[in-house]
Amino acid sequence: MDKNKTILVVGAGGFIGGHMVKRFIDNGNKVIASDIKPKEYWFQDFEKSNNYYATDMKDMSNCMKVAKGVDYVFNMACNMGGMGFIENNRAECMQSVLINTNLLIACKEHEIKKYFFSSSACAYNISKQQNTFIEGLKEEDAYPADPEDGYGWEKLFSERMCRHFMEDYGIEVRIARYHNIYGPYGTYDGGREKAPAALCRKIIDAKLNKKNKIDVWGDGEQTRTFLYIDDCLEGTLRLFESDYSKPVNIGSDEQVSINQMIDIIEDISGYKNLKKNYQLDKPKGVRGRSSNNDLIKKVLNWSYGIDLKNGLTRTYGWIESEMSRKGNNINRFTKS
Ligand code: GDC
Repeated sequence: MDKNKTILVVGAGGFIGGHMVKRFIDNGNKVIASDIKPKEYWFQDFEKSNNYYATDMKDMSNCMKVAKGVDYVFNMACNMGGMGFIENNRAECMQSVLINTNLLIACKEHEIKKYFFSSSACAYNISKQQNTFIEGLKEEDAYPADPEDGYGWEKLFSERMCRHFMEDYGIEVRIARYHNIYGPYGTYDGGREKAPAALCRKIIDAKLNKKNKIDVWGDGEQTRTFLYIDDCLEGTLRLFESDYSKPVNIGSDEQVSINQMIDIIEDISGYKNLKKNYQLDKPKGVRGRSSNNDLIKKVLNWSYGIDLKNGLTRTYGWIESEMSRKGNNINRFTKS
């Protein structure tokens, strides 16, 4: 990334956005950081960033104000979480369409030339994700459209809006479909956490409190591919610098069941053979999801580097230290 560029990161108080801001600051960029959350609840602190906005980008006038004078926009903002959140908050999730719409209009008005949109694997047609182990989803598998209800529809529609702003107004767009990104400074409690962080937390809690059982949503046979945050950032920045403007998967190809991931986390913890209380009435999402990474290898000549065991080891260590720092105090708005 050219360090002379001024970059607006929207969703800077969240997980991926927070890591992205840090990367840009370390690179020497001037960063404008914006999030709907008050600054004290942002997941990371950026003492060297000189421009913070705790503001709602669903409001057009805020987008116009915050985007003024920037070179690039990274839209990492949406109201989201793991299955526990998105299955139960579909209307909330869909309203993130306003953030993307307003930001694209602001880019057009301010003549900003380049825009990144963080889409999701939830944009894929659900009929292609009905079995436990599936072939990796290729980018074209998003159509015919039948994505995850609520959240997935918002992502697919917003991808499409990016495409038309590029075609009609010449704004360069880059679009990543993220496949379950995890790592330090992510949510691990409170209801929005995704499976890797939730299961690390449950196993740490069992170990600390000498429990012999953890709750698992579903039967544990459902599968996913998970990608560590550092690989997500690297893939995103390479995609942004490339000349490829259609949606691209950013994920791993290490497809595991939830039970297999639990085994890996138990190994990391050294606290093994926990009984599993399978909760079949909890949100489960699709039966199997996996990322096909042929396109990213082809257009970027790049592939992820951190395997699941390594990424989970780092994530587990961070969650464990957070839980001991907070005295095992569960609070989703506790500053990380
Ligand atoms: O929440 P998630 O990581 O989202 O769940 C993966 C699977 O793990 C689900 O089948 C869920 O039922 C199971 N699971 C088992 N126990 C638990 O304690 C637990 N907590 C959670 N959260 N899940 C558990 C996600 C979206 C994201 C994002 C990515 C993109 O869907 O929620 O917002 O867009 O996908 O890939 P997941 O993978 O279904």
